Amino acid sequence: EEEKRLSYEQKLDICDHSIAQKLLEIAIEKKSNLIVSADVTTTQELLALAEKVGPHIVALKTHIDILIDFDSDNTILPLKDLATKYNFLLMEDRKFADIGNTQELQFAYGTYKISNWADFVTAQVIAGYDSLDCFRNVGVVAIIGMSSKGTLTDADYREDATKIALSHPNVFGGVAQNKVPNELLLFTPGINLADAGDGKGQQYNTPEHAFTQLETDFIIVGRGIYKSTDAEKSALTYKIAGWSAYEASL
Ligand code: 5FU
Repeated sequence: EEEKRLSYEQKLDICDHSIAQKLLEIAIEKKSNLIVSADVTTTQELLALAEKVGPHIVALKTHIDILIDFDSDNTILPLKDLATKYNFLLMEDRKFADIGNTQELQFAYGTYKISNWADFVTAQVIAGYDSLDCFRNVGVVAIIGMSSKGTLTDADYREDATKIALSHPNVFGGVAQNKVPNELLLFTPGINLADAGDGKGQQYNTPEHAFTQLETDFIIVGRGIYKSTDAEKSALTYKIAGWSAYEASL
């Protein structure tokens, strides 16, 4: 008999990292496995989007370096307030990819001071196990496999990346387009209900695919929501699609 995927309640028992616990608790409370990717370029758009989608998401994913007007007082303080108001976490999709010492500097210094505000960050594992030691006070989601056409994250790479993700105490999850071991939370971007791709290498699947085929835990949706005419309504549509697909996969 084929083993069933684990529920969020079951994952609470085996995913000990404090950020994993928070994400799972929010998912259960909000009946949502949706993460919105807020790939907008002004603080005003970022805050307006967070206000609209906040009630429906477990986390807001940022690429903070694409903002043209980043300011820690005007961008991060109100964003943090919205995260508290609507109970979601902040995921900075920085995809760190350097030696530990450089990542430590990129994480805590520079314009964005990511360590001051992000609940969790993404990191490549290309530089090896020790490179992840610097992310002490956050959670790390390791990039195990990418969604884009022609990615170099083949099966051998993913196997080695998964070993690092499983063994490093700062890592509680992985970004991938394949199954990962139950001890990790799986995050799947490249989700869109209307499009198959973007003409720039992105490849899309449906929430149903992500939950049934990949047994994912969280879907990440960018343009499917922030480019739509009604982001609030679209977020609700993806939230319901994600939760139904999760329930059907149990
Ligand atoms: F690691 C990855 C990946 O493999 N694919 C991705 O698309 C990350 N992403 C991110 O998810 C990407 O940087 C975007 O921020 C987001 C997808 O946005 P979309 O508008 O839904 O295509």
